[in-house]
Amino acid sequence: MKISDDFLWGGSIAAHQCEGAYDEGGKGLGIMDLVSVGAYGQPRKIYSKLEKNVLYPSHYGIDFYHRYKEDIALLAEMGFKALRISVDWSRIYPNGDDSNPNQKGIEYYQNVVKELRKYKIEPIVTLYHFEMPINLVNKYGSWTNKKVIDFYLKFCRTMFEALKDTVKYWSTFNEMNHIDPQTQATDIFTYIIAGLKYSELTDKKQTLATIGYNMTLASVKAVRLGHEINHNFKIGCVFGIEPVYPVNCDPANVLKAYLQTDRDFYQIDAMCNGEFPKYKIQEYFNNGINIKITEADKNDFKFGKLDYIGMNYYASSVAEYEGADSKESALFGGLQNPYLETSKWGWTIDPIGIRYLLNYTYRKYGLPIMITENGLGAVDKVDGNGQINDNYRIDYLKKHISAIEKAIEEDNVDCFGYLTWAPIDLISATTGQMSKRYGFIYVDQDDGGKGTKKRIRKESFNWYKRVIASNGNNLS
Ligand code: BGP
Repeated sequence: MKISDDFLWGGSIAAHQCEGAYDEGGKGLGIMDLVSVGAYGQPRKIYSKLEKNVLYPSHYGIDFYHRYKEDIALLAEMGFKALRISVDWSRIYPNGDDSNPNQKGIEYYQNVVKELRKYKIEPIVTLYHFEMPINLVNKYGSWTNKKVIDFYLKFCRTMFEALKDTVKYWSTFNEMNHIDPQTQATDIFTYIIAGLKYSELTDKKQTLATIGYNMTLASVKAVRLGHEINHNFKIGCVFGIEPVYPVNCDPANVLKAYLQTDRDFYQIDAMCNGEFPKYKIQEYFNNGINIKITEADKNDFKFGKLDYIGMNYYASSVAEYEGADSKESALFGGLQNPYLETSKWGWTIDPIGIRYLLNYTYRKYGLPIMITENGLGAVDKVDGNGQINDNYRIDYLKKHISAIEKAIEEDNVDCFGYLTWAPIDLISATTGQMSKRYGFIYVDQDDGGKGTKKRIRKESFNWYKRVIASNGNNLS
């Protein structure tokens, strides 16, 4: 296969990490509006209500809410073909259960999409990227409650109808797959996905399974709804997947690594194969977890299949084996891979992993895949001439793009887009830091939210512009 002429080169951003303006335009309080800045190696703190003298990065983001025109113009200058944005649910339904949507919120996203279209940039809209009105957590218990599915669908309907003629590509959720009773969870991970702290869950396994099931059901229902509103919509869901490698060729470890990689795929199975997987229901049953699948649910799984798969890829990991020494553990669990370097934040740099994952996923489902996130979080320095030489980022992206091209051209994987995280520096989701930068565009702001917010083109800006102009032929 060849890379198509309309391959979607671009980037991804998320509302709570870039917009700021957390109390403007009728927006309600969202779950991420209650999370403070973390530091290197220290988690972000989660508050149950707003406190004075605490810095909440989502409150200011990078001020994309007010500067989106300037920022989109810069992306257009790079020749962007696509930008993935997210709609903050709490801008549209400030409390989640409001009877009517907030018109100002709808208009804001209509304007952003209009601005993208002005430059022929394809908007890709994620409907849930860690942005839930906090009221739905406090009043209904978040995704543990099926009522929240109805509120989510009401929100989806509002956005599908508001952007019916201007948006073709949608994603129902971002990275819901990190929730599973088998996975070692942390407070920040369960919180960003569902607004609930892992340590405070009473029946942890049952609750995680319920959340995972209800979100999966919400996704298939949203796909059905979207197709009813406009049958030309292409609706996907975005997953954050790490290939897990065996620590050696001991078959026991190979099997362990396979099962660990596959653990994150049960929701993709449910969204692509027309039914919630039987092996998962049996696994729940064996662990004393009870999930009730109604006849109506079954119908939704049957008719709510995805049009494409969105894949966020950053790193690979190595399976833990029985008796592994905890000192050997990498930052996010698993073992260090001696063949790979890591970023300052401990994420492995593994371009072959993206080719592996594309093959693995494509051969499982045969659906088109869009790489919806990929990038390197690094500390960038402005030199004496006001320039930012981020050659390490160019090197990272070059190797990953080259691996994707091999997956398309040599392995015949149908991959139709590559979106970097994030084309412009913004707030890190896991740490809340500004200093963990991913962009082609530097934003003058520090971890304390101080700075001019001036946008500066980095070295990688011109590099990515050349990549896009040559449709991926010129990576130098
Ligand atoms: C993904 C999220 C993004 C983004 C990215 C990088 O999992 O979808 O929202 O933040 O990870 O992570 P971080 O910002 O923590 O470096």
